[in-house]
Amino acid sequence: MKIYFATENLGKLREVEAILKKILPQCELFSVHDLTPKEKENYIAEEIGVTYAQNALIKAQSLAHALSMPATSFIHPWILDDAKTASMPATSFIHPWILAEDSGFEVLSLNGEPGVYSARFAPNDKERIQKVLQLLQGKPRRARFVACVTLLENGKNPIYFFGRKEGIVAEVPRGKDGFGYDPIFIPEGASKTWGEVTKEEKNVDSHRSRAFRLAAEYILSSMSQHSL
Ligand code: ITT
Repeated sequence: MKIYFATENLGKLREVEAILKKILPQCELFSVHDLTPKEKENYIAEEIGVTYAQNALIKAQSLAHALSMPATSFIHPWILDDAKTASMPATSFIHPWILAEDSGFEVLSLNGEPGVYSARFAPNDKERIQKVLQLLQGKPRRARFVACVTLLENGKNPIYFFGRKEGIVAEVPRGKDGFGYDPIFIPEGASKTWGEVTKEEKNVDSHRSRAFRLAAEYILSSMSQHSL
């Protein structure tokens, strides 16, 4: 089963691959990095939405477009051949799934900033972290990560899955693992930042793993219904 993940962020891609493989071990995961140069030209995921859901849908639909899967006209060849569909396992004629995710880091005392603008809060991870720490001086440090995953089947009918993880902002960045704001996020009940733990430890219960597990379970149950 093919799953396309509309991301250019290699940190996310690695995390999501590990999460999906646990629930869907047979899946083959492709990302924007696997597109041909021509397909890549058509992946114009401009994140102009004001919510996570809007941006996730923009990425998913842009990938569907890049893969030439316009929602209304895409017809899979197996569907046209009765003899073949009858003898093919159901999974072979189901269209590829498209997943996209928009996520953000929300600091309570900054009115939820950087939130949906997390990736664009400053030019790079280091400056983004410094900006948060500077704005937070003398303020309460409660924060959370939010992930919104959109799933398209056959390039249409978006379904959304959310995951959240609460925690606090560390006084200084710690650790070299992870990406983005990981070095300043200490999840509730923990003492280490996400920059100090492995991807596997983070994946046990992150905003992203919560949302992607829901999406993977949905795909799994949908596949088993198709094969009934
Ligand atoms: P794609 O759009 O290509 O998936 P992106 O990095 O632009 O990659 P988003 O638009 O969803 O992704 O931006 C989310 C930003 O929020 C991300 O770049 C990080 O700065 C931050 N972020 C989200 N999840 C995070 C996590 O698990 N750890 C650290 N930072 C995270």
